[in-house]
Amino acid sequence: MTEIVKFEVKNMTCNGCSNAVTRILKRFPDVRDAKVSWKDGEAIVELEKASPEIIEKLQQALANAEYPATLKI
Ligand SMILES: [Cu+2]
Repeated sequence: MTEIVKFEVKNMTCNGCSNAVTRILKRFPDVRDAKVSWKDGEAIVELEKASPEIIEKLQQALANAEYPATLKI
């Protein structure tokens, strides 16, 4: 069973941004899939298991690339 986590992602303005965010997220082995929309400012991430640690790591990696992300409930 995988878990879905949604992030609000800032600073995405084109397909290149969506692709960059997707690439960053998919670098993590825990990430099964990532669907990113720059228009919606959203990333829907499928995780093996949604622990606070992995969520923190994803947010850190995105923030480092100037795409700050916050968790959506
Ligand atoms: Cu862009």
